[in-house]
Amino acid sequence: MKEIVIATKNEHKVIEMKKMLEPIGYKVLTLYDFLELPEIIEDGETFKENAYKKAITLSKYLNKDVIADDSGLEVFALNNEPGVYSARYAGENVSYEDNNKLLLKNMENKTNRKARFVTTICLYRLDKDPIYFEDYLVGEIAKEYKGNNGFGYDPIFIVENFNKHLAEYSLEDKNLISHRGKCVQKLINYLKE
Ligand code: ITT
Repeated sequence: MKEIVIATKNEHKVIEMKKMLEPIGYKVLTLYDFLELPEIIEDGETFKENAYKKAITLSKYLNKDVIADDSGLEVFALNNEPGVYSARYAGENVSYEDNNKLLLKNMENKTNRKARFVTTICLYRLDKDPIYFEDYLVGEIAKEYKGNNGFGYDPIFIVENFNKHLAEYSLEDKNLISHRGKCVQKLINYLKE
């Protein structure tokens, strides 16, 4: 069985990505499977830079093929913020709730509430050039919270054309439409070729 490491400790991502990679014959390892890892500071200015940095650092350290993703939320009325700062929008070591609160506050007077989730994946295989995949989920920032599923900004993100908050989707349904789900699907199509 082919082994691949997904470069994340985010349990939600682990579940989402395993569910898609295992059926096509991959043994999926995560950062929880290794005792020692190099520290990687995600200080890139783009999702692509961060994904590449995570992937190359871990692949060289572990001597394994690695998939690294970087994702975030871009809000048009806020000059595409929080963007690469999505995890720490309200500061270091903050909760999803802290970030959501700050975002709703910053959106108080905005009429254009358009936003999109972005995922960039870097597939870094030993002795091969890195390959990138990117996808989006377009929608709007809500004015109130709804739904108990998912994570991060899901409760305040309304999916375009469906008028439903992302946190109201089951994991399976989210994977079908989400930035990361579609991006992993592109990666899988590539790996299947
Ligand atoms: P790793 O870097 O360990 O993978 P992370 O939680 O930092 O985990 P990202 O850098 O990819 O994940 O994402 C940054 C933030 O963007 C994340 O903390 C969420 O707040 C937000 N985000 C990303 N994907 C999301 C999703 O599907 N739904 C809601 N929020 C999401």
